[in-house]
Amino acid sequence: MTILITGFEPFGGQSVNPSWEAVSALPERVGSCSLEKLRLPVEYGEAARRVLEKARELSPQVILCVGQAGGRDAVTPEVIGINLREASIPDNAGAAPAGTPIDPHGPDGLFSTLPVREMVEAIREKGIPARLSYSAGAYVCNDLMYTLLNHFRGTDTRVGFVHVPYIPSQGSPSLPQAQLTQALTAAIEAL
Ligand code: PCA
Repeated sequence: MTILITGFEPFGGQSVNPSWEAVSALPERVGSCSLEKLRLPVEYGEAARRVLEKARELSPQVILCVGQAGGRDAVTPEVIGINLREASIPDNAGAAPAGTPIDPHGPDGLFSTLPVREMVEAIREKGIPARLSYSAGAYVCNDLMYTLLNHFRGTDTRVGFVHVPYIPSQGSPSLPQAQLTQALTAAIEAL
């Protein structure tokens, strides 16, 4: 099984993004899964375009996207993506949409097609805090999750998103990068 796994570049004045720190430290394989890693820009629309381009090349069975959620104290698989763009700060290209749909013809919300509850269980079994999240926000992470779920609706390609807390150098609450990487490994093992 090929898994396309993505993390983001830094944004919002930070010098690191724990999502890419955690993803880039993953091994090339987890069990029988081969991992293809991709670092994404924090830009509405463009992040999803990059993933779709890579997915055309690789035909992955699973696309697992990871992003930073400052303020959270646990690893949080996202349950749902919503059809809304609402930026609290401009993205890295300066875009700040306010209350616009991602796809004017798309459904209001789309559920993750990954086994989010099993992923939470598997992460907790490693002793790392994890819980479901029922909102990925309305910034670039939600944009990516919703756009991919919408694109792969009705296909065999499974899509999901996991938000991770800060790493200690960014402030508190935080989890060490090694634990974030372990959590992603556990999530992959639960697929
Ligand atoms: N977190 C932001 C975008 C990039 C990231 O890592 C978000 O939650 O939307």
